[in-house]
Amino acid sequence: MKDVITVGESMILFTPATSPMLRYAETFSKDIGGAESNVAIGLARLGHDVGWISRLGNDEFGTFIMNRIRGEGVDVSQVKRDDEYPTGLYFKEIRHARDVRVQYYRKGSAASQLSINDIDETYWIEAKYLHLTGITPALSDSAYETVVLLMKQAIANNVKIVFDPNIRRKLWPDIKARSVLKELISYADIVLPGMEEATFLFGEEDPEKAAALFLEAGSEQVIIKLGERGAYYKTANENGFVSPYQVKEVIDPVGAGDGFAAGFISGLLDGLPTEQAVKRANAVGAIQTQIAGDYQGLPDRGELEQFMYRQSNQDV
Ligand code: KDG
Repeated sequence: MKDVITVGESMILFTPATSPMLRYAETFSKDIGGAESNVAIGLARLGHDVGWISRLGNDEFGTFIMNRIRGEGVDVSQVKRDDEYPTGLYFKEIRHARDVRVQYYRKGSAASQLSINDIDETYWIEAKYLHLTGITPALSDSAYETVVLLMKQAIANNVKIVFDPNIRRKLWPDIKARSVLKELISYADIVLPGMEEATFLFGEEDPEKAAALFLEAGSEQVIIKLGERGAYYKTANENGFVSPYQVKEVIDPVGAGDGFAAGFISGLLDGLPTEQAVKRANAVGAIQTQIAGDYQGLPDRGELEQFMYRQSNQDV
């Protein structure tokens, strides 16, 4: 029985090695990116049993992604290879830690062909958690239908759904994003939005008021990521702010939200109370920002414990 199943697209990530601006860059480093596989890698590094479901092109890039994610200890046995559609690509310009721009080449990718035929319920239905993001339904109608099917299967089988809205405005129009994401939030048990995403969805800038709106929309629990202010969690019975971990400098903010999700789910799997699980989420998110790359900074147990210990002793 798997602890967690994640489903979504992973792409080849090219990062300029010289000038951060794509128009001037002459050489690039090649790695991978993908919110759901980042979470899967984060959980695997923390010792949990995770599977990642997706589609990749039957091409060299697809093989590279498959090997990389498998090498991180994630089960990729359900990943389908596509002879017709290629692996998606993505470029990341880090102009400054607060100005990161992405350029996608993922339209018509293998993962955009994800459909309900790719899901074998018997593989995942005994998992404890299903992790999904708002990126997948933006990829295509069939990917959206797959997300809805997964959520319905999870509800029918008491698998807890963790949903990160991960709003990617380059992928779909705002109006559609808002209505689809609200529908998916109504199926989810736990929702992990950033404050800006909460405002985008509900027009509310105050975390406490916004959190109440997520519960009204149908989720059981919401944790709003507040960046340098930490996080705010709310269920019907409990709520509170959890202070952030300090880092001297953010090297690359991409993947911090995925680290947060991995840390939170890991805390739940270890039976931590909500506040402690959010603390772990804050720590994993903070650590991820310390290394360039979408998942590279995600810590193993030893690093996580050391970071949390040092911070609680004010030794940043
Ligand atoms: O959450 C980090 C992701 O943004 C990144 O790894 C790539 O999945 C990705 C996306 O769609 O931007």
